[in-house]
Amino acid sequence: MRNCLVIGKTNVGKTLFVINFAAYLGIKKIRFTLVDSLGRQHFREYTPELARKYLTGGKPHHTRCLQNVTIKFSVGKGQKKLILTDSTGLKDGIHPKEEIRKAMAQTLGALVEADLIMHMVDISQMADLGQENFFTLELIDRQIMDFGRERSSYLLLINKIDLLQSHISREKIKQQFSGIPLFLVSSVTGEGFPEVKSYVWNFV
Ligand SMILES: Nc1nc2c(ncn2[C@@H]2O[C@H](COP(=O)(O)OP(=O)(O)O)[C@@H](O)[C@H]2O)c(=O)[nH]1
Ligand SMILES: [Mg+2]
Repeated sequence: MRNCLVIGKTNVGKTLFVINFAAYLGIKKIRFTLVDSLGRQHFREYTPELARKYLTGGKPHHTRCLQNVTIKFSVGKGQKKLILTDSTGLKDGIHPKEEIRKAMAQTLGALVEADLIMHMVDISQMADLGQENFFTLELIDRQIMDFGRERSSYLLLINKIDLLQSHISREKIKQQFSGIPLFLVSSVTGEGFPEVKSYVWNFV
């Protein structure tokens, strides 16, 4: 079974994406396997509503371990299975808390192991309107992208597209990242989910 890892900086919307994408693929009860940095496993089951309530939020580092959910999904008469893994957000520099440093190291381990890297960034943190190429990536994102693109199994999820200012065209964003498999998504509204589903379907 293929493992699809959702990775990126903290607060970009990874956990909300995993929950709402799982719900979009038809999961009514989301059974997470939580794997801590010592490799211990715990199980938690939530409805999508409760998962949103307890597992997502505006405070950084809400997620402090790997959270896997196994998903069976169908297209037409076919059915496929994948493991979707949510991870602790990464940040440039060294975090003062040991627990978070360990959790980030665990995310990096998962990055090396993943079959498909789903790299999520937040459009509202990227726009720098003074620049010609105005969607800028921080160092940590450039490093994830460079690592991911050396492997064939990488895609960029540009999230929070619902917050895009109306005068900025989606085409302009796509042009800037041309050559990179890229999806404009909203973990809140579900925009882009059908396209991500098709990609993942072909991958797994
Ligand atoms: N407007 C908007 N808010 C979002 C979106 N995705 C996530 N959020 C919000 O961003 C915050 C962080 O989300 P979370 O999934 O916990 O981020 P994580 O740290 O990457 O797992 C929460 O307040 C979410 O409601 C999105 O697509 N659009
Ligand atoms: Mg999270």
